Amino acid sequence: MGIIIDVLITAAYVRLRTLLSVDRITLICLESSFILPSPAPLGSLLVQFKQFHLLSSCKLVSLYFLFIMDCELDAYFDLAVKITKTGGQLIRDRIWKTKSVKTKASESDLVTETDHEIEALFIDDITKAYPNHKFIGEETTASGKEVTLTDDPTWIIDPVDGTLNFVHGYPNACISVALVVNKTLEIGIIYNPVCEMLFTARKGRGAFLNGAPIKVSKTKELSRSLITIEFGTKKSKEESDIVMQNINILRPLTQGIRCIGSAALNMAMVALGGSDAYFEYGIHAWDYAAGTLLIQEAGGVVIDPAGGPIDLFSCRMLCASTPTLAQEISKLIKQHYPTRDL
Ligand code: LIP
Repeated sequence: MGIIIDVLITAAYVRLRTLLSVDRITLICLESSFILPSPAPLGSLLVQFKQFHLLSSCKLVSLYFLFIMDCELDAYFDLAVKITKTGGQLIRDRIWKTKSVKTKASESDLVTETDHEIEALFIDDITKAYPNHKFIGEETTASGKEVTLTDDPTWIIDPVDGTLNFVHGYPNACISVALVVNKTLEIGIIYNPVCEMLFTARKGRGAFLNGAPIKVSKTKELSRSLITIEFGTKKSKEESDIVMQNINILRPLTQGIRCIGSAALNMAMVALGGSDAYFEYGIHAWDYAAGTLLIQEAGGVVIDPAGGPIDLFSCRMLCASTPTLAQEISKLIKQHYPTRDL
């Protein structure tokens, strides 16, 4: 009986969601005045939802929280897109100008003042609006901040993905930002401002390029696929050998292999149907969190390269247009297990 009520409530919710765009605020006010004495503060409700949903015997209260969550996520998304565009302007203005460049873990692992500036932009503006939100940023992590993930809304940010490209003026550089709430990916944004390509995804609402829906390709056969691979920023013999061995394994079996120098853009290409698969070892959550949601929402698959479920902190990722292709590649490639981030 409980399940039937849940199904009915969910169906009603999905139906009502279409009304939300017409008069969302009125519906929420109505809900809140019937169920709660006064509309609760929006910011705190999202993190409390899980608890309320489990405890509450009144499904209407759950429904109320779903409405609120939706509105909250809309506001987070709008703010993130706004900051992404502001940051994108910096990349566009500076890509062919001289930069101040520092190295991190290797001669290929670079950071510029633009990486720092854009990451600070996200952290400052989001904190001002939502003080309880947390961050996992590439550059703050590189400066020693520990990676931790709680149930709180957490933004996973790569301020410039493809920094080496950006430094050289090779226009495959982007901002990649994702939002995780209750350890679930809710928002994914990848923006290449030089090519003016803004990829966006919201959980359950599809994937888009500059506002138009996108879908992965239907490719199932390796022999018909275009695959991307990255060399990564680590240059140890072991890591270099794995990359070369996997290129040698896949090259004869596919139509072609590309390397574009940005993990997030590789994933955006799979979501767009421009390529069919991509995998990499040694990447981090900020490289693949946004791309994971984008591909899932575009109908594709993102898994651990050994075939299991994706883990945002294992530093390993394989994505493909179809499960068949993903599993075939997974069985063929040499595996490598870098140190986890968490
Ligand atoms: C880099 C990626 C690159 C990948 C590296 C690294 P960064 O990110 O974009 O494609 O191979 O592993 O993650 O350092 O430019 O943000």
